[in-house]
Amino acid sequence: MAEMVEYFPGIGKIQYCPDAPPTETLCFKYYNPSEVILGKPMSEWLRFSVVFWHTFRGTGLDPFGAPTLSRAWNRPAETVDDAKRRLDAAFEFFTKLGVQFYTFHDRDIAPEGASLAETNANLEAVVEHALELQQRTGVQLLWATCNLFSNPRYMHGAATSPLAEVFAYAGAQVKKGLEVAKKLGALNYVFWGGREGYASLLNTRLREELDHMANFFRMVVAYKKKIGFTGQLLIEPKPKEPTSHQYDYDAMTVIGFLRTYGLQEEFKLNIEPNHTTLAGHCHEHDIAMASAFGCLGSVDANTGSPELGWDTDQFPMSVRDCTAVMRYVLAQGGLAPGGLNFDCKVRRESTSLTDMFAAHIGAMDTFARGLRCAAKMQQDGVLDGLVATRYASYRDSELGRSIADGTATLESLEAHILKHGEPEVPSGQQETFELIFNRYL
Ligand code: XLS
Ligand code: NI
Ligand code: NI
Repeated sequence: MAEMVEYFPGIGKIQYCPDAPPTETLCFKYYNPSEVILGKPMSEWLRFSVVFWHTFRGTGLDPFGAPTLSRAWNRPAETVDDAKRRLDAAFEFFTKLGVQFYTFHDRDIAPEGASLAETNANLEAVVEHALELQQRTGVQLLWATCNLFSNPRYMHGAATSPLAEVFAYAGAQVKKGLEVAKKLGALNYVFWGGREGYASLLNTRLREELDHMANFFRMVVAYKKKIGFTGQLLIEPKPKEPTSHQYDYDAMTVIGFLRTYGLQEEFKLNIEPNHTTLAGHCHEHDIAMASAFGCLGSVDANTGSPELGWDTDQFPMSVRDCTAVMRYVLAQGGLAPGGLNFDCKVRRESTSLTDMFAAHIGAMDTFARGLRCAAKMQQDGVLDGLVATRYASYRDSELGRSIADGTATLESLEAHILKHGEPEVPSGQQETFELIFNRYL
């Protein structure tokens, strides 16, 4: 076995210290994993996960400047041994932070070779090491995914490429990806359609590309069943970036796609709030929409920057937003086998190793507060009660029940209005709802 190097010297296991002063940042003030809230420990409600790509491959590079983050595990050489060392650093971080899960793209954890066969061999060698580390630490793979967007071959898309050869390469890559996910006991498998969209409609056959994408997913389902991979398949919506239009625009669009192609039983959604805001919705909109349709599988727990407006992948630090998300998670009884995956990166000016901890601790504490606030809201039932009153006419009147159960007709509605006249329309009370919500924060 390779010699044990410590990548985060001087930092021990992060502890729950509710009485720590605000200046003590390497501890949790709110996240107490074993504390039971509404019948389940916090760790089970929250199921935190660290991403490998931003956190262990991120360099601080942006379109205007060179890398700023100098990390011992990001040495310029890119061999299988480097990749294994990088995993060692990651597992040291996971265990010191106390998260149960991690996620990766195939190309984050192992280098590409000169051919698919060589690339697969590299991946297999690194996956063996990942398995050992998982077994040694108990950290599990929340989900795996394939990077079908970085390599230039995917510049026109992968499953929606106009080139059959490229589609085939993506299929071959995902075949291996599913095998790796099975081997590592991944609880889920994610498809984020990196370049599955278009830059210009003038050169694009929308319908043909979407038909191909559906066929791709059918092949995935068939192979998943063939090899006995039992993880949940997830699609991650995003409206744009890098393409100007991405087919998996938002939750409702993906739900429509899945139902159009008869795939709705096989896939759920992985919702990323920064993508939701990029689509012009509020932070929790897609969480609410996916949950309402029984499709909320997992969350890429991040946030954007309202000043910038693109996918900045910041750590979620707003108690208001995390409370809003946790209300839906509580209402549906949890996220398992999904979790809260920090698809987040420290800003390029946050260059120290302790910033990596502060970022995750801050977000975990914010979600812990969100969970506590949402649990209190649910227990008191005040907001839920007000909402129930707002819709009571569909339960408490014969007219409402006939609409809800689908027995009403246009004729019966007309007869009702002719008999009873103009309806009484009460206030929506939005500000009252906001005021009450804030009282729980
Ligand atoms: C990019 C996506 C990506 C997926 C995994 O915007 O969030 O990181 O989560 O491919
Ligand atoms: Ni994501
Ligand atoms: Ni994203």
